[in-house]
Amino acid sequence: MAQVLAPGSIVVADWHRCNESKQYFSKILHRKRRRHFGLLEFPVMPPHVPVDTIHYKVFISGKSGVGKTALAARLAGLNIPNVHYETTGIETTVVYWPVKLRESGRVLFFRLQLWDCGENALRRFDHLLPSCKEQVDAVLFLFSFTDRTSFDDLSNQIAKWTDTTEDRVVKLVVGTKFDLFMHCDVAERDVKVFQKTWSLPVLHIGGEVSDGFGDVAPLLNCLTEQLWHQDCVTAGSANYHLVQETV
Ligand SMILES: Nc1nc2c(ncn2[C@@H]2O[C@H](COP(=O)(O)OP(=O)(O)O)[C@@H](O)[C@H]2O)c(=O)[nH]1
Ligand SMILES: [Mg+2]
Repeated sequence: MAQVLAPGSIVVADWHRCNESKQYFSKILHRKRRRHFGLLEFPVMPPHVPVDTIHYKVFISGKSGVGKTALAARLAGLNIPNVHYETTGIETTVVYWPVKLRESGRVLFFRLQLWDCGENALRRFDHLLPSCKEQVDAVLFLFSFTDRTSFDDLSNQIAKWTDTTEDRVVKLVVGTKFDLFMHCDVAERDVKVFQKTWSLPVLHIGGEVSDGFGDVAPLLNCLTEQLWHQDCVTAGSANYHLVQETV
């Protein structure tokens, strides 16, 4: 089972608050708000600041109404829809997130393509899940703090992603609607027990979308950290196999 990395062990935590990060974060802003990136758009740095961009596909999993579409919007800095309507098919959203690696001091742009698919559509059309799963790098398993059944169903959700071919997929659990604490249906100690049992990072999110990066930075840093770690593990084992073959 995957180990849980301590936050900030690979990427600099709270880097968005440092002065030196401003030139990178300004590229994902437009008039002080998050810039919306279409499929072919990307942040452009001046020529003397070369930055590599690495691409990942991230699937958002969870039952209807749990907050998948709202999470995708929040991570991209867009307004959250107030009224719930079931997402009719697959919607993708592109999020860029600059990260500084602790050890080397290297800066990278992560390009996260978020895949959000309505649960009813997934059930009705068999071809949707395979295309969501194809070459996926990470899955965010959502539960809502206001809906106990969504929390109890997490193990079923995760079990669907644990066959051998999906070993290398990064898995994160996200509790939504954390702001609605008056209606909270999931106790903190249950979340802790879950985290210990599954050895998966569990994050929470909720409330109004803020202008800054504060509400999304913990999640995006955790996700990018896990993705980078997974890549290093994969590259390490690939090198290991190469050495084995040439001996
Ligand atoms: N208060 C609050 N409402 C949320 C949050 N996330 C989602 N919602 C609301 O919950 C409803 C369902 O969210 P949506 O993202 O459409 O669910 P989906 O079916 O999983 O895509 C919408 O009315 C959202 O406004 C949150 O973090 N806090
Ligand atoms: Mg939706």
